[in-house]
Amino acid sequence: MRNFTSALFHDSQLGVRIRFNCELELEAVVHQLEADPQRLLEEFHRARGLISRLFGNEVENYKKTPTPSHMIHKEIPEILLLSNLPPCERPPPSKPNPPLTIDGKLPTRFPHRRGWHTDQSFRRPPPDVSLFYAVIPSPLGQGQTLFADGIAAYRNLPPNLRTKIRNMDGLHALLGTGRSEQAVRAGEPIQKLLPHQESQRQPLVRTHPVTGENALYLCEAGQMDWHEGPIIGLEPGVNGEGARLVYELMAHYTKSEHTYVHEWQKGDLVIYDNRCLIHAATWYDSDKHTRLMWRTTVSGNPGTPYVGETKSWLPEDGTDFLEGLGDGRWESATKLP
Ligand SMILES: O=C(O)CCC(=O)C(=O)O
Ligand SMILES: [Fe+2]
Repeated sequence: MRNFTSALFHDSQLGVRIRFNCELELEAVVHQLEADPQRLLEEFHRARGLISRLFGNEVENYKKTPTPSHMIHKEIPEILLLSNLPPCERPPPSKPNPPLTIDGKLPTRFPHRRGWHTDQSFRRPPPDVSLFYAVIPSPLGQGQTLFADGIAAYRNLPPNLRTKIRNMDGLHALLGTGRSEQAVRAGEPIQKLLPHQESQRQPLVRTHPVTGENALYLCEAGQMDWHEGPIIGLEPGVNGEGARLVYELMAHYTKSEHTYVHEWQKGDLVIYDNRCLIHAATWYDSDKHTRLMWRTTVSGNPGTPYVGETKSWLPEDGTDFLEGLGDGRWESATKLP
């Protein structure tokens, strides 16, 4: 019984070793755990933050990146809070219209379902992997996360479309910079951006740096720049040729054969690779239910197009990341007609 605790929490990056101030007899350990259960929980949660390190050499510390402080875990700055609970108080995405498909199913396909994105695509280099953990899930049937497979979607494109987009770039925008489809459609004035807030180009087809597979890489709504883009070299604007291509690609990307619906249960951890998929949140009844999710984001292996680049999204001179931007940028992604 001497190693009771390390058997429970292997001393590796997957877990944590907890030391007890007593002779390591099982009864004494159990007694200590019962006397101080909070400590065990805290250590366990800390270990969850550490798991992220397995998936890349840089786990984002949200205190050092453009993230509103009310969305950052108080003790563990690598954890982003997504919740309707304070201090985060993030509203869920709106219900699709109509709320169900004709055959009574959850709508998943664009443009019926909106909000499809890959995380932080306004950054060059963009991140690799996100880890998403359900602390308090909303009830089954609500607050799902939808995923679409970019590798299958690319493979299943009609060959002429695959050839057409092979060397094209999309223009990705930071939320809240007035470049979203919604803002441009509404004719909102185009704000002047600081260099680190500017939209960034990303290949429409990304080659995975580990597997060598090609995947579609684009977003919609708030994460593309619908003023100068969304596709470099094509007619810009919400009614331009670039917009038509995004609509066509997104409708294809999110076909049911490419998508997976994750119904969350407490304690689920979903690890997703932003380099080769997109995802979207669904509505839940936030008046009746609480939902608390934790996210970590890992980067470090974006692939050859980004070799040698410095981080586009960090101001060089210590300027406030969010200067000049409204606070609503995290909420605006899925608010579309
Ligand atoms: O809330 C969700 O289901 C998805 C949230 C999301 O897109 C993210 O954290 O990147
Ligand atoms: Fe996301």
